[in-house]
Amino acid sequence: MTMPVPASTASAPSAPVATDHVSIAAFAFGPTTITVKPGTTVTWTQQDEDQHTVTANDGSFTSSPLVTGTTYTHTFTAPGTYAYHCSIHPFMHGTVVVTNG
Ligand SMILES: [Cu+2]
Repeated sequence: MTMPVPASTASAPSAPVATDHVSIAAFAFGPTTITVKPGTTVTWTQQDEDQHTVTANDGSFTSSPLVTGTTYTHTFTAPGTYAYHCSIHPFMHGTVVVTNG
């Protein structure tokens, strides 16, 4: 006899979070996916010992290598989905979703 597994127990680690602040820690962007309104300036705070960048997959924006305790900001004006990564550690991924307002 097996017990049914409720669908609600499925984890959703990339559930979008409405925030304009992203931390960079333990080789990960957190929250991984955020939602903002057009015109929002998003701030990334670098908390790792290793340097990281915030680099758009399409090259539309990028930070320089960020050392511990520094921040990077980018203002998103147009609605859309902006995937980014760390150019030093390409396995680090994040997404900014700019809503229609
Ligand atoms: Cu990195």
